[in-house]
Amino acid sequence: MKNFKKEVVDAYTQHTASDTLPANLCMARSLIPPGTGAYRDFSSIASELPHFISQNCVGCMACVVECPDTAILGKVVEEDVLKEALKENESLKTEFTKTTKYYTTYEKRGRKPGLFQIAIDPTKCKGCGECVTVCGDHNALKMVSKSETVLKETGQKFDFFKKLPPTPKDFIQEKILSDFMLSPDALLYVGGAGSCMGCGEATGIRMMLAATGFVHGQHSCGIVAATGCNTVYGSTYPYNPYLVSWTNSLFENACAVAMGIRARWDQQGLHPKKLWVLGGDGAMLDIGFQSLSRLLMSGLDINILVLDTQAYSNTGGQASTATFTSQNAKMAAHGSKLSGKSERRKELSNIALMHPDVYVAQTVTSMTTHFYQAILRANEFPGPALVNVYASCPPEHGIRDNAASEQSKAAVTSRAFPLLTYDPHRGEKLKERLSLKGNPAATQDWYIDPKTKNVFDFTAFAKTEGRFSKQFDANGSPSLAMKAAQEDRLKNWHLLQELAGLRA
Ligand SMILES: Cc1ncc(C[n+]2csc(CCOP(=O)(O)OP(=O)(O)O)c2C)c(N)n1
Ligand code: SF4
Ligand code: SF4
Ligand code: SF4
Repeated sequence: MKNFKKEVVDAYTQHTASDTLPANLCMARSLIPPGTGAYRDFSSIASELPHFISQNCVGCMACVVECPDTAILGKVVEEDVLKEALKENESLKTEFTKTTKYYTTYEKRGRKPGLFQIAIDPTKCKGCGECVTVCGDHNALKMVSKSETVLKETGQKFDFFKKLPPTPKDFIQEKILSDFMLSPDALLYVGGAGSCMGCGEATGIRMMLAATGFVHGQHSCGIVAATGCNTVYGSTYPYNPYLVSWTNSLFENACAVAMGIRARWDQQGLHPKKLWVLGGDGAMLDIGFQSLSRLLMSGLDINILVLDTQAYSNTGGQASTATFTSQNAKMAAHGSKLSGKSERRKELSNIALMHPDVYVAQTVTSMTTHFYQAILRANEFPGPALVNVYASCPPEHGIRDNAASEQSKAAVTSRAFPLLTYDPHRGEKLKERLSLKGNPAATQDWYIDPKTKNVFDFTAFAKTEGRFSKQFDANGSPSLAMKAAQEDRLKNWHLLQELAGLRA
C-alpha cells in the first residue's frame, strides 16, 4: 500500500476507520509498515507529564534508557550550532545545560564541548513517572499536571529538539553504554505501542534494539515474536513501534520459525544479520519450551530475549512455571484452601546453560551495563544465546506505574532474580563459565543494608509487591507459604553459588 499513513493510519487516528475503510491489502495479509507507532498520539491518556529542570541534569541518560515508550530523548549540541538554532526561539536557551560529562570534560581536553538537552514527546508519554524515579536525587525531572499550555510548550520544545542535528559522534563513546540512545541508529523502537504505563517488558525490548542497532547498524536485525503482551502492544493495527523487520507466528513455535528464517538468511548470505526471538515466560518456559530447547541444540546463530513477568500477563495473569511460590496468580489464586502458587519456580537460565555451547544471561534493565553487556555478547556469540530479563509488570505484580526499574533492582538484591552470565568460551569448568558478578554480597546468603543492618531477603522484597500481600498478617508476619517461597529462593541462590564456585 503506497500511502499507508494517509489511507489507513489517519482513519484510525480520527476514529473513522471501521465506518469508512474498505478491507485493505495490508490488513488482509497481516502486514504493518515499519514505525507507524510514531503517528500515535497518547497525549490525552494521562493527567501528568514530566518537566525537565535543566540546571540539575548531569546527562546520565537513565531517563532515556528506562522510559518504556521512547517518550523522552537526549541530545548533545555544539555551542555554535545551538546559537544559530536559537535565533528562532531564544526562550528555549534554558533547556540546555553545561554538564561535566559533555561540556567541562571536553573543554578540559581541548575538544569542542556540547550542551545537553532532554526533551519529552507529549504524544508518546503515558505519564508513568518512571523517568522521574530513575532520575532520583538529581531532581532534574518532575511530574507536572497537564494543561493546554503545558502540552503546547512541551510539544514546542520537542519540535525544536527534533530540528537540531543528531548528537555528533564525538560525544557518543562506545564505552559508555548508557549513551547508546544518543545515536539515531539505536532508536529502533519508536514508541506508540499499546503497552500499559510503566511496562518493564517494553524497556527490555527497546534496550535490546538499542545495543544491537548501535553496534551493528540500523538494518542489522530482525525479530520473531511469540504471542504475548509484546505481540499485542507491538502490532495493534495499524500501529507498530519497530523500525526492524518483525514477525509473529504462534505462542508455541516462535523458536521453530526463527530456525527457518535463520536457515534461509544463511542461504542468502545474510549470516551477519542478527535474529532475535522475543517471548514471555509463558511462551518460553511453558508452551514453547520444547521449541526453545530444540533451537538451543541447533547451534544456529539466534538470540532469544525472554521477558519474564512471572505470569501470563497478556491474558490476565495466569500462573506460569516462572511464577514465584506463594504468588497470587490466576489458576493459582490465594483462597481458603490454597495460598497462591504452591510449586517451586522453574529456572529457565539454569536449564538453558545445561545445553551445550549456549550463551546465557539473566539480567535486569535497571542495571544498564549488565543488561547491555549481555546483549552485546549474545550478538557476538556464534551460536544460540538466551537473555532472560526480569520484566516488571505493574498490573500483575501490584506495583506503582513508576516502579518497574526499582522493583527489578530489588528482585536482584533479594535473590528473587539473581544476575548471571554463562559463557562457554570462558573455560572448561562450569565455575569458569558462570559468573554471578553484579549481585550484592555474592558470597553471602542475603544482602544486609550496611546502614540499617536490615536483611533484604525474598520476604522483604515480597512485602513491597501487591501479588504477595495476602502472605502477611496484620503484624507483617509471613505465612507458611511465604516461608516456603523464601526457602525456594535461597535454594536456587545456593545452587548458583555452588555452580559458580562461590560455595563449597
Ligand atoms: C497455544 C496457545 N495457548 C494459549 C494462547 C492464548 N495466549 C495468548 S498470549 C498468552 C499469555 C502469554 O504469556 P507470556 O508468554 O508469559 O507473555 P506475557 O503476556 O506475559 O508477556 C496466552 C495464554 C495462545 N495464543 N496460544
Ligand atoms: S512519564 Fe513514563 S512514558 Fe513519560 S517520559 Fe517518563 S518514563 Fe516515559
Ligand atoms: S535521569 Fe535526570 S539527570 Fe539523568 S539525563 Fe535524565 S534528567 Fe538528566
Ligand atoms: S500487562 Fe504487564 S507485561 Fe503486559 S503490557 Fe501491561 S505492564 Fe506490560
